[in-house]
Amino acid sequence: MSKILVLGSCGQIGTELVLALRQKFGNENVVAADLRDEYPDILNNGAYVKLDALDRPAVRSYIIDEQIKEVYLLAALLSAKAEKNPDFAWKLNMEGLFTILDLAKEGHINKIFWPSSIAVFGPTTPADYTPQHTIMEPSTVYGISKQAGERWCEYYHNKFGVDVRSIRYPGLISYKSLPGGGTTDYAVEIFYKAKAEGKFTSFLSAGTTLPMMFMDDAIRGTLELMAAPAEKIKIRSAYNLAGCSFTPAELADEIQQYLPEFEIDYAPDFRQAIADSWPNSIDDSNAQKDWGWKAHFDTKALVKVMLDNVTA
Ligand code: NAD
Ligand code: AKB
Repeated sequence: MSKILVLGSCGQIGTELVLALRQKFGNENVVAADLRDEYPDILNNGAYVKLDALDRPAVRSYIIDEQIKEVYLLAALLSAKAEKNPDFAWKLNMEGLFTILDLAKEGHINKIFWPSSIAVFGPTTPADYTPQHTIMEPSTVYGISKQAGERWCEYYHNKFGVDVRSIRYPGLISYKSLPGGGTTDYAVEIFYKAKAEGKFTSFLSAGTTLPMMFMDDAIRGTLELMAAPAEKIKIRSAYNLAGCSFTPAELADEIQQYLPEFEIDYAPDFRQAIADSWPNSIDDSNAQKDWGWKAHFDTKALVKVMLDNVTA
């Protein structure tokens, strides 16, 4: 079994992805890496290494010396944080990717997963049932970095045969680790506030529809994409993937089915403009056709599992 590295492993996706990869491939074969000194307790079933995705020589030596053959590169600044720090967001979101793509080009790595986002779409993109191939004029630094990343992934595949695979994740909803500074984070915070305080102030307006997905679906989709035979992966930029879509008001209604006293109000901030530039829903028929993708969690199922697991 060749070794797998998850770089950016202590965040919302990484924590659950490391656990899922260890369950599938064995604890000893999956190394969690992150910038942080401390890692979450739930990752203590396997190796952890402190590694800065921007330290190209360190990342290269680790991957070559340890004979890592598969890399999941998750280190990035998400949409809201990136708007506050555009220069650094561009640097982090692009330079780490080149380090990994180059290692694959040189033959050190066999396979890469690098996540894209619905942020690659922009205000001129058709917002409903957004197609795989469509107008893409992102208006956020995060979206621009993800779109550029997609182009580079496809380029390295076409020019150098690099086996890189990617998904345009929607907003991810989870209870094992907290989100890290995105526009869709409200849809996780709402559950904690509902349980703890019985009320929540949304930073997006009542009617803002966004594509979302429960984390179990996202992790399963990622493992399925990575396990698919290379010839089935027809898209080397990133696949559209859909879970469900809802507004803050619809999410609150669903929570009120379980917590009738729950109250929501609205105080949109700078994240509203980001959300307004993103799609309402996603057409993922290419992922369905190419490698058999199918979401399992709709809004109702997601709300139930979140309320069952989030503690005040
Ligand atoms: P997160 O912010 O929760 O986690 C990112 C992790 O990367 C953190 O643990 C952080 O410490 C680490 N990190 C930051 N800089 C680093 C560096 N220089 N070196 C090593 N580690 C570093 O993010 P996430 O939600 O887990 O997202 C992971 C990836 O998935 C990102 O590329 C993000 O753009 C993408 N994505 C996430 C979502 C979502 O809803 N969570 C949706 C679409 C795409
Ligand atoms: C964000 O809101 O920035 C992320 C994403 C959809 O990429 N959750």
